[in-house]
Amino acid sequence: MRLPTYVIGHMNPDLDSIASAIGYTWLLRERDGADVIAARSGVINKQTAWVLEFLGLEMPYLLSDASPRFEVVTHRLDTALPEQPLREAWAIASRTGGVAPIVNADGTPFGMVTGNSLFNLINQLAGPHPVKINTTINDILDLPCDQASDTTIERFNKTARIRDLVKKALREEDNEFWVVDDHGKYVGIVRQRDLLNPPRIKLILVDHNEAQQSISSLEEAELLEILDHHRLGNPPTNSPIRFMVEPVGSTSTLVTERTVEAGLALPPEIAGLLMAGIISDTLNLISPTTTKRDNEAIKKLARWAFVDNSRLKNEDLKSYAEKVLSAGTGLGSRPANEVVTGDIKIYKASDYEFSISQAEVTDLYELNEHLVKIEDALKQMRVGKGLDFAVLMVTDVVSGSSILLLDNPPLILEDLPYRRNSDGTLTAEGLVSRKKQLVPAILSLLEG
Ligand SMILES: [Mn+2]
Repeated sequence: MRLPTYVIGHMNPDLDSIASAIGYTWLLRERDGADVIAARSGVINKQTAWVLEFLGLEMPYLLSDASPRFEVVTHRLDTALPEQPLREAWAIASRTGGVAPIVNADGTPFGMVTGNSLFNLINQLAGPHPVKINTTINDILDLPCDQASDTTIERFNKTARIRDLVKKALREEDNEFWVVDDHGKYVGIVRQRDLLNPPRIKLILVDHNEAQQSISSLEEAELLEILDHHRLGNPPTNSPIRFMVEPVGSTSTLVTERTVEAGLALPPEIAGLLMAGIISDTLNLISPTTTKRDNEAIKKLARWAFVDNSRLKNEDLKSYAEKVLSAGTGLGSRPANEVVTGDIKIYKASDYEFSISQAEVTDLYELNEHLVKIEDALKQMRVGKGLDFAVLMVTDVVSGSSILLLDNPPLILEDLPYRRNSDGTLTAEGLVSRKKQLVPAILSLLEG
């Protein structure tokens, strides 16, 4: 069975994850004619929503779990109505390998005509002594389908995970089962043997390589490729894959470079999206993660994006970057739990499991007003997720500094090289990058 490949970023997707998934999908289709779909593993954040809306682009497909579903092994077989003569079902069964789904006019399953159900019908007509039968085959084929249908067959929802139900299906005596949609309407049938070894969902991961940050049931998927710019922590694979992790400011930069290498030009809106991905990840090229390559990429994207027939025709890099950055900021405009979970990453080091979240503001004074609420939300989140400690990094995208909130930090983190404030927070001048500055500082203390 033919399955598409999904290009997908990390959980709690940020703008770079969404932008690089959409951008790389475009490139793989355009350059290779690949059957790929841009996907996301979670709710998009406020900044991403604003950029997609501004550019008139669609949200990627929500893929929340990589475990194969019934729909991937469903056979969409032709059907007959219960009142139609059995010869209709016979014609279908002769083409499908011995099964004809009988479906009501409203689309709900009625029963299946199978070898077994036909045997039962003839058995009823002839009894145990076939010598006495007066009926011809033609007479039988004139009977309505409902008389020859097995109506006791199990139904499975097309979005149910095969893994969860395969044992139940194997205990049944039937070889075929119904696959129905959320309204209980016929989608197709699935055969027992299809469930034993379902095809794996194919994935290309962008903007992450750690299983912990990836879609759930990643181990059940077939990993084809990784395109990323984070520290390594990738799961082992069964066969060799394309793997590219480079220390640049954003995955959107890598997608841009691939497009240039292919001799292609991105459509203005997708170029604008990748530009926003770079702006967001590098805080418009001021973060220490920024490289020369990010600068080059943004120049190239600007040439593709700021053209007459695009939604960006009235923008330049400065005006667009201001809009993108301010769309992602603000503490007051969203609930405190969203501030601490909107951009969260979970890490494991030594014996600790902890989270580092990041929220962006245009003025750090904004934090004072919401501090208590946000501290509560941080604690609740930590307890809810069963973490040892939690860190929130509130970053001023204008001045390029952060304030850190720590919930239940281990003693060793008192050695973090930042200024302690009277309210218990830490002020970290020049700290804007979780990945390049804060994560290494915390890991080096924990791992001593
Ligand atoms: Mn990124």
